[in-house]
Amino acid sequence: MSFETISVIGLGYIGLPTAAAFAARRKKVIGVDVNQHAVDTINRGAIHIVEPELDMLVHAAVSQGYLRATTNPEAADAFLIAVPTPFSDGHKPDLSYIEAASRAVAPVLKKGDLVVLESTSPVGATAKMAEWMAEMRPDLTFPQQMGDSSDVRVAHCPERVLPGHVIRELVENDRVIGGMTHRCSESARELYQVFVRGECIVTDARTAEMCKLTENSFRDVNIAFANELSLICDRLDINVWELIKLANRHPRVDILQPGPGVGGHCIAVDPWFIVDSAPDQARLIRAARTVNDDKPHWVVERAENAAKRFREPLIACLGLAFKANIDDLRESPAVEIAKHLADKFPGQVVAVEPNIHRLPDELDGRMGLCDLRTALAEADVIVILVDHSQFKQVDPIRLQAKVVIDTRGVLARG
Ligand code: SAJ
Repeated sequence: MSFETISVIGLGYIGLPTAAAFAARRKKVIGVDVNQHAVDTINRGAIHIVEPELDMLVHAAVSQGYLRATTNPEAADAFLIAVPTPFSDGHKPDLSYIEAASRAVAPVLKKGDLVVLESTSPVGATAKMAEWMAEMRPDLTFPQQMGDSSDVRVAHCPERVLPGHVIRELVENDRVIGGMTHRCSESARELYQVFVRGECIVTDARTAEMCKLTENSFRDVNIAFANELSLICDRLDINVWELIKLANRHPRVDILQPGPGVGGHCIAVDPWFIVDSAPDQARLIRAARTVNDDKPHWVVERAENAAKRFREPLIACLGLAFKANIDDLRESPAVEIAKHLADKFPGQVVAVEPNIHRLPDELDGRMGLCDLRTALAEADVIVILVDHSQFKQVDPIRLQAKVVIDTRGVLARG
């Protein structure tokens, strides 16, 4: 089967780069999103998110006529669903975006089409998606009804790209492809081979779903180990950064870095999907989440104690993004910490975030956004929350008279 027209549903951090990657291989791509602003921006050849090199790719794809965005699904040979899968209260996965997307696509499906779920999903979500589509289209057959001879093929192929490096990783990373049947897997493999240079490895849908959750849980558990070590070292008066550097000289030890907590919309979310589906077994995974979620409170406590040494302290939070050198503030522990400090010390907190121009609504009015030089000159307490490259270049002499809480080891690691 050859895929002439490919539709990507959800034009966010994953969907848009994926749409652009197919378009760069001269496939006709129809991007679909419920956000009219995103659709209009893309159709102008511009982008509504920040990701290095993506703007050039989208601009070329749109101007050469390979990529077009719309709010309504249209007929295509393959559909990729890349919509958010947040959790609701109680850390339960919320599949409502997947349900809405699959119900929106169902009316335009035809015999021979392939539907791939890319969104990170709890085990069983791909089968649920196939059920929703089957419910809407009794005239077509789906893999759960007809196996390999179904009219529509359905697979899961989780995205695995690292924000900030999406364009390279999209092409180079291996892909895990889990079809609902063997034929579904083969068809999805053919689709991804259009632009993926990494290996496309075939498995079943449930294993592919679990594989993605496992990858992010692995990282979460390992970051929790580093964060727990940082608390232990603080108690024992040991420099955790030096300790980790030394321990990592062992050929089979590779400890990650402690920080102010775990942010972003993936690692802090996905492990809960495993906990939700196997609560009695997922003890370590749950504990890791708790360790990482508790870390911002520990940082706030330390900053408060430091501030108490001054009569009218000015506190500068260096960095708000969820990790270095990006502008993404989603689920950022730095934002949480800055907010708590601003509530405790109204009018006495400033934030330095070189990658944004205005504070997000939740911080606006609570604190000022200021440049690094002013913060370093005026603040009494400096809380380093993100290891942005600008912060790594600060001369330690400028910090000598201050109380510094370095949650990222920027000073220790150089
Ligand atoms: N962090 C630490 N210490 C570390 C590494 C990370 O505190 O040693 C923190 C970061 O500062 C950040 C959070 O963890 O707050 C997550 O950052 P990250 O760089 O580990 O990961 P993400 O969320 O940007 O992207 C992850 C990636 N998954 C893995 O590396 C296993 C990416 O490949 C996935 O595609 C992405 O999640 C996703 O979309 O699921």
